[in-house]
Amino acid sequence: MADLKSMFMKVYDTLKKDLLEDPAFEWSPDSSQWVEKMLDYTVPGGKLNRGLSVVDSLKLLKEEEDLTEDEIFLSSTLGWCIEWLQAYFLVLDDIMDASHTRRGQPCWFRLPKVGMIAVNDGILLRNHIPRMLKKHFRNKDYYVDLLDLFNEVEFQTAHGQMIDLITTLEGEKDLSKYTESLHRRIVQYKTAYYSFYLPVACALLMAGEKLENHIEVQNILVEMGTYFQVQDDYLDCFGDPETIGKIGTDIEDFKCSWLVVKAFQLSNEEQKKLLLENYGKADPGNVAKVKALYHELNLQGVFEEYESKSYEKIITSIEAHPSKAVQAVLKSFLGKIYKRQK
Ligand code: DMA
Ligand code: MG
Ligand code: MG
Ligand code: MG
Repeated sequence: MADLKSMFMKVYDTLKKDLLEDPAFEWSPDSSQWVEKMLDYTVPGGKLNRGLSVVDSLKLLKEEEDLTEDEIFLSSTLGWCIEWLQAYFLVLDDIMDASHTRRGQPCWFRLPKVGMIAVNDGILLRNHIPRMLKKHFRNKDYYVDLLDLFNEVEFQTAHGQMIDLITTLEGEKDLSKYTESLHRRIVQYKTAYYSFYLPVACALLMAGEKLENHIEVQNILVEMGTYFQVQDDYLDCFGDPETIGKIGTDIEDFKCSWLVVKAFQLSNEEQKKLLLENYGKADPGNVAKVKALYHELNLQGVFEEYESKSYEKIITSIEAHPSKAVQAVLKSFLGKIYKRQK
């Protein structure tokens, strides 16, 4: 594992070097320094679960056969394309969510020299992806499918972000609009496709599969991604900021979080009133009242119950899949996130 990670980091250095020498731009020392610093700050500092999963998944799909050097490099490159996509979404997400920290350091846009230049940096990150794909995959017969996959998933994610953001306008008027089905719709689009379906879909394409034959795999991964985002919502309030590397802002931002959906379901009239009066306010006093209500309603217990039910359900659907290799891919992914603290 340590080995895999250091190999993966070497691929990052190679990809970065190529991008910084892209002949389509006349580089100056200032511009290459800016992009290099921006990449090092925003791309490699996460858990790398999504990126490494492409390599892991390809290994499991090829069963007995060892991956060739070339397959390791190419699957790592696709893994990094996903990490780049994630960096692009997170740089912009932190601006829109008014967040303070990410991966244990200030959000990129919070650096005094960066500020709103971060918007264009997000656009650069996004532009790097097709350049990496072109350099390393244009001769592959799955190149068009790969481009199409990244385009589709980016489209889904951006629309998920859109509903995550515009939903708060409705919620502020009427908290009862925050239903479980609305929450599900948001998290499916903003998180599940890019975080879960995309890595496995990349591995399937490399293994010579056609994605239209794997709709059930997609359904299971969307279910897993939904569970993952419920964990994210839970950790936003109950996680340790030191461990998760970010300070929660969902209460302040009036987000349609799994916690507020559950809280509203379980509240009596008086508790609903308290929620309405305090949710979505920046003042720490208001936030503390919301958190106290979450404790009073035992949302930690409700979450634990959700977590084990959801796990059981996902395992059952995985075990119904006809291919043992696909089962192994899905179980490995689930194992990485079950009961995670970060
Ligand atoms: C983020 O949802 C989704 C994307 C596409 C970045 P979020 O705002 O809950 O994420 P985080 O808690 O990491 O800011
Ligand atoms: Mg956010
Ligand atoms: Mg967000
Ligand atoms: Mg969150």
